Amino acid sequence: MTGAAGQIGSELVPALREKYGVDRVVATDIRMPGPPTTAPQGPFEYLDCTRADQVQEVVRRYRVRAIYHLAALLSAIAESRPQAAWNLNMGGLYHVLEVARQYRCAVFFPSSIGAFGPTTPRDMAPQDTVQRPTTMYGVTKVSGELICDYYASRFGVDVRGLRLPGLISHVAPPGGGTTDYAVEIFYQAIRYRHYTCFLRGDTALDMMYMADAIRAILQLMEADRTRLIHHNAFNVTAINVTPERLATEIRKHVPEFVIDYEVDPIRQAIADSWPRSVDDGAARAEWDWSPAYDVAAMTKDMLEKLGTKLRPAR
Ligand code: AKB
Repeated sequence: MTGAAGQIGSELVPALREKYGVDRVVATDIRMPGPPTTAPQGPFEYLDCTRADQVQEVVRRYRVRAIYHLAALLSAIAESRPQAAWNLNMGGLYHVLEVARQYRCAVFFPSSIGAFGPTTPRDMAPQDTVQRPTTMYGVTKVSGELICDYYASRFGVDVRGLRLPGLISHVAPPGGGTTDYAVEIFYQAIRYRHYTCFLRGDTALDMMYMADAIRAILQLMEADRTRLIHHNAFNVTAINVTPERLATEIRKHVPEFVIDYEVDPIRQAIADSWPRSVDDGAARAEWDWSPAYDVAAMTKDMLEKLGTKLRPAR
């Protein structure tokens, strides 16, 4: 796995190790992993995925069968560093696909609702639709989807992927995304009973609790190939919220919680260029996708888990 120390990797590594065995999952990143958790530790390698030789070396040495390629810059940070975003998001993916072609590995590629743009239908964005994103992140995600499709059809690489919505997790924070507010709001609610949101209160976007995202990835990678019509870039969703709605849900548990707004024009413009919701019918039909957490269940679990984590040690 590349980008193993990031928001998804921090939970996908332990999930894969539990399923396939601790020593059978090689975590890689340019950052060292966080402090050991209760999960058993396994192999870790420093790997910069913009270096083809490093990707090849790890795949060869560990006889890798599947690459979960998570290393990428998220939407807001990509907008502030577009050249670096192109270099990492596209360069890294290209090296991963090339090595997968040569060593016959399967590949998982996380695309995003950011692969859509202002001309995509804004509500229930279809699986197959107009994709003309206006952000560098979106450009790299839609280009990533296309090059994955190319390697699948031209070279027979088994590439599978999801268009993930904003991910909400109590384990590792996201970094530099537009949907990050939906994680920050929980930390601030517990610590200060107050959150200043960088998106407008009525900004609707799709979200998903990390437990569902991990299950979706495992399920897609194990899905019967003969049932897959799309194989890559599946729309998936679980929760549709605005900051206002999320604050209302949090207030059911933290009645004194207050939200106010200081809109960041850059992140607001990114959010406004994305669909308000997506249609995940293809994922449901082709590999039985179904989320377990709605906004109420996710909010309750987040507050419980984060409450324990952030409680000051005595
Ligand atoms: C971001 O906000 O950049 C990501 C995403 C929706 O892809 N969370």
